[in-house]
Amino acid sequence: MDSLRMTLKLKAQRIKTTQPVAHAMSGTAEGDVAGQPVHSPAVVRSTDGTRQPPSSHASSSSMETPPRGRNVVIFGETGSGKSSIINAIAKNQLAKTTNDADGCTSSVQRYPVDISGQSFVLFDTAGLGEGPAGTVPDPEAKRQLKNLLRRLMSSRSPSDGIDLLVYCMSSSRMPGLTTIVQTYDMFYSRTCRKKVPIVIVITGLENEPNMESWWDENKGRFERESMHFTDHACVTALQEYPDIPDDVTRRIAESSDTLHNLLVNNCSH
Ligand SMILES: Nc1nc2c(ncn2[C@@H]2O[C@H](COP(=O)(O)OP(=O)(O)OP(=O)(O)O)[C@@H](O)[C@H]2O)c(=O)[nH]1
Ligand SMILES: [Mg+2]
Repeated sequence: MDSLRMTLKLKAQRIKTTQPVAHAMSGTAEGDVAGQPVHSPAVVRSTDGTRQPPSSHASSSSMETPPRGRNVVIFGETGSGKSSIINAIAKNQLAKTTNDADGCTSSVQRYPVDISGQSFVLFDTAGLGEGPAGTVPDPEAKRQLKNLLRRLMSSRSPSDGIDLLVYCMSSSRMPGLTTIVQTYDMFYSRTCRKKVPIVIVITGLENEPNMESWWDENKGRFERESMHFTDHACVTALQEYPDIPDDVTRRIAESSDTLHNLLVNNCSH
């Protein structure tokens, strides 16, 4: 009886001493990421490993890192800046972009990236809304996107699942509201059955003194149509070019940080 009491006491002590330690580690790592100042250089490393996170991050995050990268599916109209926001997140030209009238990304592309020691897999997709003569006509782009979402949702593979949907729109080439509602319903409400978080990214805001004001002025249009987003990011995904004005350079850096925070704060897992 005494030995049983002793065993129980030891077990209770083990629970008391291990649980708070695990929580403390998790809290510290999450706080570091979420609390980054807007211009702090978030550590991003593409799979080629060109940039390494600092060793202090690496040791705490190695205990934090989930068993697989978080899957982020980026979708939206052709030319809305989907591939460009992947490059802005990676701070590297991973995805091909173009300013041609015809679409650029013709099939699903997968880009593993690390943000502050956390692994993400970004899925770039063919743009929606192209005509029959486009690179990927609209019905084919929709078919590809549905197949990707269904495959990720239904697979039992530990590397699958969807952690975040990102609906990308260009502020200068916004589709009509009816098209936006149809796209939201088709992929988020029906294909994903609203089971995953969805966020909206608005690109093309490099000339706005306050990029965030776009959302303040336009969010009512989405709410009136019962489109709900877990979060939003108002950004520029413009690539730097020679003689770029300082304020645009600043907004590009700010956008990269905004996008990092959007992913880190909103992925389910
Ligand atoms: N000015 C400005 N141009 C942008 C921005 N984001 C993207 N672009 C430009 O818009 C064009 C299309 O960008 P992409 O990233 O290729 O667009 P996409 O959505 O991937 O297009 P598809 O692959 O055809 O679906 C390119 O010329 C980009 O440089 C932005 O924030 N501001
Ligand atoms: Mg693209």
